Amino acid sequence: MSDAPPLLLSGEVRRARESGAPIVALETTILSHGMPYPENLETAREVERIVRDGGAVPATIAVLAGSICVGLTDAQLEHVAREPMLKLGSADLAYAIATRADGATTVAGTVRCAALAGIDVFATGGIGGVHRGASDSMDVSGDLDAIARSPVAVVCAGAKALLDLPKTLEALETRGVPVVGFRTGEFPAFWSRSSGLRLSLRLDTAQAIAELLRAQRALGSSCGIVVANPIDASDEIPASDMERVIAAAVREASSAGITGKSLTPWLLDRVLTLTSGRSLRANVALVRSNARLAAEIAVAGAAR
Ligand code: PSU
Ligand code: MN
Repeated sequence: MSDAPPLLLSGEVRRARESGAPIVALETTILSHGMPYPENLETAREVERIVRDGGAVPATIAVLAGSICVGLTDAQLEHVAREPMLKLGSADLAYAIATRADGATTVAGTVRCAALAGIDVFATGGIGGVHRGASDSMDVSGDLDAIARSPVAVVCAGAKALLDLPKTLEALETRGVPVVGFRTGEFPAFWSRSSGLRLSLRLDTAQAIAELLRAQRALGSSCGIVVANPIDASDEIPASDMERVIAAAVREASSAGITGKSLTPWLLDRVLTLTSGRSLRANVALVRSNARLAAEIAVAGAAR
């Protein structure tokens, strides 16, 4: 026996699906676990506005009372931004549904839900990846496997520089996930434009990325693609500044014994404090930029 997934599309998202209009999926863990209130709510609203201004329909995704909600009302957005709730990766979705819980979806949770809803473009901040020290802790974000199994273009500013970026790229390659630099031949480092890591794939227009997504599908592949869009130069924090902060935060997390699901939110919060809020401003700016590009890709994909 197989039940249909408890998908609840908003009226706007449903109509867009029916007419083939462009849609951009958005995640909620970044709001619920990645940014403080009220900046998280302001960012969520602004990102939705950017997607609309770009000519696409925003589909912010969360699990509410056990239903996968695709497209949230403003009241639902506020609920997610204010109330503590579960952090839902791939491993947690069924649990949240079965227990009728509320939860914010990570990149992993969101790409799975977007794929169920037939949405193939998704904007976020940075994907999870292989954590520093992973050779001991084995902490590798479920984002990587989920992207490899969901036919969705993930528009991000690379992976959080808190991670081991060379190993993250290797892990994506192993899983067969194309990582394409948008107007860059380098893997961006989230708060910084530069990581020193070369990418072999580069595309310079949203149209070209829409074509890549189409070609990936034509291969019969259900694997996603990572679109690495560097933060704007005017918003970036130079990698040399970030590296000291990150090293300190990672050291502190290790002595405080922080592991598992709470590690990424803990590190983000620590980096925010250590940079006196500068990291949050950069984080908001790069999410905005990713939303803009994702809308362009969705529009280009829908135009065909
Ligand atoms: N990027 C951010 N803030 C975040 C995250 C990414 O700027 O909060 C979240 C994303 O939802 C990502 C998750 O999927 O962190 C990864 O968590 P983990 O390392 O536990 O898999
Ligand atoms: Mn983890």
